[in-house]
Amino acid sequence: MTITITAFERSPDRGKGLARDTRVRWALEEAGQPYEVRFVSFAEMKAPGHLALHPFGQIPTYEEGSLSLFETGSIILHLAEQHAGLLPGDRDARARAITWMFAALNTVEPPILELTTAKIFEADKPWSEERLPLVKDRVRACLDRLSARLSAAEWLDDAFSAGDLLMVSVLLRLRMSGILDEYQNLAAYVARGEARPAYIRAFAAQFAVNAPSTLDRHGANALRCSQSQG
Ligand code: GTB
Repeated sequence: MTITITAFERSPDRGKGLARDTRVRWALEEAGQPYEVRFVSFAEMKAPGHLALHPFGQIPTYEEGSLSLFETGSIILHLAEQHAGLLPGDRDARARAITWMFAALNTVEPPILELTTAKIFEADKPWSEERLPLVKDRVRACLDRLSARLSAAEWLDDAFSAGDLLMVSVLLRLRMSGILDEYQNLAAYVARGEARPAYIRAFAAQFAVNAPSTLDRHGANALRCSQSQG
């Protein structure tokens, strides 16, 4: 059955792979599943057709026959349950890998999103300069723990899993801030994720659509970035 996901018609990150369709593309590549992409504009995302698939008017969505899903965590868990390569077979190891998926999305990503919000949307506020160090320290408090747990291991729980896929995807968003490089083992962990052939294919696929040269060909006015970066 054909799998179709949605992605930004023009990603505001110009192909850096930070929009959440990259995580889903990566999971699909790890699972060896071909997929199609339907590109949506910001107007289309808020129109009834897309809202029927995604109640919050966002990307990515996932369609497979009569099934339609939203939320990257749910989409990746669905893929991991249907195909080999993303979750271990052993019951306990599988439950631990799923726990890391939740940890990535519920514990590690929120302070990182807060940092993005502080830097992009609050930079002009009079209190921004005072608040930013507090937000950064909340990210560091979380990474201190994650770094200690990962220690010198290759992946979070023995073999690579969907837990690592989501954790690497979440940590990637920190690169520009410089905070990731404060943690040698986490920076190396992210680099290991990015070096996986499945990630390279996923990144290349979104880059082909969103790279500045591609945008130039289509007219670069789509780069206006007033929308949510969440
Ligand atoms: N919890 C949902 C999930 O995990 O699927 C969140 C989905 C979400 O935030 N989608 C964003 C979206 O559709 C795109 S990924 N935003 C448009 C809107 O809300 O109107 C977030 C994102 C966007 C842009 C960048 N960037 O340019 O760097 C990075 C990440």
